[in-house]
Amino acid sequence: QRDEDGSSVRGALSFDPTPDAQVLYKAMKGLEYGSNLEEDIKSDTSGYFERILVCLLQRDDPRCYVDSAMVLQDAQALYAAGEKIRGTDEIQFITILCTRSATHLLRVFDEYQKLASKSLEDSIRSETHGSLEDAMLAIGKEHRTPLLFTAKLINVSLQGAGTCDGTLIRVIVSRSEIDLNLIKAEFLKIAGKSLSTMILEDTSGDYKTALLNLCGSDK
Ligand SMILES: [Ca+2]
Repeated sequence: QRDEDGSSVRGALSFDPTPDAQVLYKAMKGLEYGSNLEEDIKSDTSGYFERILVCLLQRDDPRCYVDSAMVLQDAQALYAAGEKIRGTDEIQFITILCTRSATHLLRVFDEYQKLASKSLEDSIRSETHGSLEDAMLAIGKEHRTPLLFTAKLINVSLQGAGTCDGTLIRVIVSRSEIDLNLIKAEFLKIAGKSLSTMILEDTSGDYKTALLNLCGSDK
């Protein structure tokens, strides 16, 4: 099982639509359909759902990019789109929550808390409803616990019938120079054994060696 056949789309341990959206995008942009997923989404969906999918597709770097100049501005825009007005500007919520990186959003959440004297989640609960509320809360939750989320993603990738190579490589390479040690600690808690032990057991050959090198030894 590999990413390319869509196996990373299974199981929703937590909500991270970006990799799935990208896999889907690659798959659908291909030969069979000969058309652009963004256009397909626009013609097949509508309203908030369309907006969420299109925004997620446009998100280039879902993890790391922080635009410092935009942090306060985003927090103010969210406040102005919800608490400050009668009714809610849902599109503004969707645009900010679905296009900014996780790291950027963590800083926006902090600024928002200072500005509004309540958490963004509380505002989402009072300003939005139904499936939009669920989607916005899930995105917020994922961003607040990125280490745990990533550890879960690795765990899911290592389990099951086969090892989900694409996801494993993507996650371990992308985090190896950032916060992989912290992720490894979360991993040990949820999996009950270390990441390097799991890699030793579930992978083989050069691939195993490469992952172990990136992952480092257990401390
Ligand atoms: Ca309001």
